[in-house]
Amino acid sequence: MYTQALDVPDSTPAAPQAVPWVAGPAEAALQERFDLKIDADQKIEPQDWMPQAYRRTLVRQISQHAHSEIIGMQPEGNWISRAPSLKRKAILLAKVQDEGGHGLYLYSAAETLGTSRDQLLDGLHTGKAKYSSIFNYPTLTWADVGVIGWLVDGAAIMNQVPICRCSYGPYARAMIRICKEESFHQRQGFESLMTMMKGTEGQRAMVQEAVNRWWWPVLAMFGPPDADSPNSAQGMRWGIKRISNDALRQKFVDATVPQAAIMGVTLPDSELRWNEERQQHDYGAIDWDEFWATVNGNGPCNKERLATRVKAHTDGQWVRDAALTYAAKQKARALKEAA
Ligand code: BYC
Repeated sequence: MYTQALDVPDSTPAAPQAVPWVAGPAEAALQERFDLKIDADQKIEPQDWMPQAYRRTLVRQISQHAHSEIIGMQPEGNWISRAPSLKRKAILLAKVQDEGGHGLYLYSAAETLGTSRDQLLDGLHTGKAKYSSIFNYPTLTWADVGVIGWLVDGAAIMNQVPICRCSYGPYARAMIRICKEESFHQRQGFESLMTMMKGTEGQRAMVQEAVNRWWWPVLAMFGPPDADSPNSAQGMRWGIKRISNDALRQKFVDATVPQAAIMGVTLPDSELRWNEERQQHDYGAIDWDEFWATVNGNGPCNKERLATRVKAHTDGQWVRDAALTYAAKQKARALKEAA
């Protein structure tokens, strides 16, 4: 049983792997069947045999993705009580709730690979597991909320639409719904910023200042350059990753430049220009030292984000305990009635 239900104790051991590890000659045949499926672009399902490294890679990526979704609730959640109108508050509440839902689908997808929810959360809470660098930046003004929708969710969609075609069935299927919701998030961010750009001089300045702070971290969000991306080649071979980090980053820049022009904001890059020959935009150098410092726990808000998450988990213990007690009582009552 997967451990997403509230009435499953925290101490539930890792679910057994659907198909045990097989060593020796039988393994070669299984590996061959797996490779043929990948080559034929067929889906791998939880009950199918898969190489351990494929399983490990998926658990790593899907759990990091899930962690990003739930940590990503914090920078925006920070503004729910300060949203400028009832309409904006309702939209923001729904969006933050959606991110929590994305985390749940993704944890469930990771659990189909035989890793328990407890193990996944433990990796996050002890700082062993990664989550997206972008959520370690602060949300200083209301415009940041719009910019997260427009640029962060925009980058997320660019990265995540290809994952709808990932070779692992549960991950691919979870991504379909997530991408639909992310599209709404991106549109609401753009609309919120457009409204501010039609407002006062102060509102326009607030949007521009937020765009200046978020642009470069958003570009870094796609991951290191292809030449420095240790997981890319194997991820592509397995059909987990369909488009490389640099190619997605380029697509994002090309899609965003015209949107910025419509909005009337300047993207903070003096080297950003159309390259006629490449039929793509050139852009300036990303600060990879800042990216790695952030990924490795030393970004502006890493410690705060993790501490908030651990506190929420600890504070929620009574809810899990109450759910377990209630489930046990119901079970006992059902047994008594059946007797
Ligand atoms: N931040 O070899 P690479 C969202 C790590 S949720 C931190 O290229 P790979 C949203 C990478 O993990 C956004 N770490 O790796 C939510 C690897 O380290 P490990 C999250 C990063 O896996 C709420 C190392 O760098 N999206 O959008 O081939 C509200 C080398 O990288 C980052 C996903 O998780 C980063 N930015 O490619 C709003 C999508 N980039 O694990 C919005 C799913 C790289 O070897 N994930 N690293 O120790 C992916 O598509 C891929 O895992 C990545 C990295 C493109 C992120």
